[in-house]
Amino acid sequence: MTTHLTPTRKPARLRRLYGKMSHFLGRLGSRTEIAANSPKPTVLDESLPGDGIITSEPGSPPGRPSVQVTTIGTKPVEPGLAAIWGWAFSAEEDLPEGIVEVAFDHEDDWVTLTNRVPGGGAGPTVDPWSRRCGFQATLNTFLFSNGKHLLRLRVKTRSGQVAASTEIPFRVNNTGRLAETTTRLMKDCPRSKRVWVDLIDSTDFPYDRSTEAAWFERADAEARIADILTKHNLPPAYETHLRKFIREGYVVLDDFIARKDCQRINSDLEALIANGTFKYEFKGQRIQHLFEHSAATRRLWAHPQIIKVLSAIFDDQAVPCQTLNFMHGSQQAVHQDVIHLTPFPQGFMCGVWVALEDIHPDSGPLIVYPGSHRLPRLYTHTLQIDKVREDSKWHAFSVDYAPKAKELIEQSGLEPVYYTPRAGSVLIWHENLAHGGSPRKNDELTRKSIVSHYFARGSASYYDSQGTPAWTTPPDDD
Ligand SMILES: O=C(O)CCC(=O)C(=O)O
Ligand SMILES: [Fe+2]
Repeated sequence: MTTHLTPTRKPARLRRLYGKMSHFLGRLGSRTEIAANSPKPTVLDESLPGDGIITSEPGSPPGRPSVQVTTIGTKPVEPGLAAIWGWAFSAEEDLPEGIVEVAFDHEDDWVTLTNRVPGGGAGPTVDPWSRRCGFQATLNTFLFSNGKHLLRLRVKTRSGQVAASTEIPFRVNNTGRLAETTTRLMKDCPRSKRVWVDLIDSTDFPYDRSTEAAWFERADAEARIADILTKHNLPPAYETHLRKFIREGYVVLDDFIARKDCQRINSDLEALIANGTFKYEFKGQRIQHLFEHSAATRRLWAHPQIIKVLSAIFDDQAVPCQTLNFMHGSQQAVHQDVIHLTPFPQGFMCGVWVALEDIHPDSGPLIVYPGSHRLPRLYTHTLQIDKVREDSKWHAFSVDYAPKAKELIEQSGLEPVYYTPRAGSVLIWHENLAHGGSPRKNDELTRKSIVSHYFARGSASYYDSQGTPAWTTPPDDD
């Protein structure tokens, strides 16, 4: 089965959204700087568009107090956590903290949102109406009934008067096995909240209800393999793969992608670096979101067979996040991705690493620790470490996190495997599998590879290290 994911309508729209969402995404997101310095006020499209995205085109700052929402989620008809991101405009010198409030449907419970970009803004100072502050919040759609709802926003002045308001329809569709399980667990949890005004944390989710983990986490997992293969129409050879995933926390699909497709991705990336679309500044740098610019990369990112294997692992539809390309070994410290890409319930995120050339043992290969997926999951809360609220804080995060992950692995006595596959081989790892980039013994060698991460549709997905909702794009959204 092949799908042709031609970059017609979607990439332009995605580029716009990713740009606007860049400060949400931090390490995982686009580096396009729009948030703080270039006002992109929008004119709200109040209708519920057929493609499900509520967004609008940049306009000029309004000459009156107003509140504008750039986006709510990626696709309101998808289950999950939806990002609300926008700007409030006011004539006041310093925008009062909590200038924006949110309420739902016809209720009168107004929740104050936190200012993200302090008053002032970058607009012409002669125009008092260009004073603005950004706000962001996360909607927990699991606590809303399926169907149509209203998001209501209002802007208040320092004296507490409502200066402007707006209403945005959104539709909730938490249907399907996993979405229904997540909904039930969220509804049963007294800590659950409908809207996060600040950072999302693992303690906001009832992880203690471990009976609801993914099938491969359970004691009888191996006995379920046959059913999973039948249900997801996978050939018998996948029995060994799924068994390896259960026991060791990863699967290798050798020579899965044609060499010419790998070369196409490499040549697209080289051309995009040469024409300045991407800057390659240091060896080991990750290049984000190549799929937005390269049709070959997009085909891999949304590869039907990879999605199919992941959907069998999740026993629900897999949806991709970003792409990260490496030209050289990352030398990244050993870590478990679950602190960065975090699903609730547990088990519903996987990483996919594809070799884009034959990997040389001296190029700084990926290392994985078979069996480490069974170690405890480390969240920011478990480790009592700070979340990353701006890009400059990633170093501090690593200083806090890396030694703890290292200690966990060392104490486990598990041994690493150096992964030196042929071009086109695909490695799928469990969200908690410890892995990293080994040192580059020969700095001249390249190590061309691409990583994408996938969540299960119907899980609540967020970035624990940043406290923000995860950004996924259903491939059928093309
Ligand atoms: O490719 C590597 O060296 C590590 C990449 C990685 O850890 C990730 O993308 O999650
Ligand atoms: Fe990773």
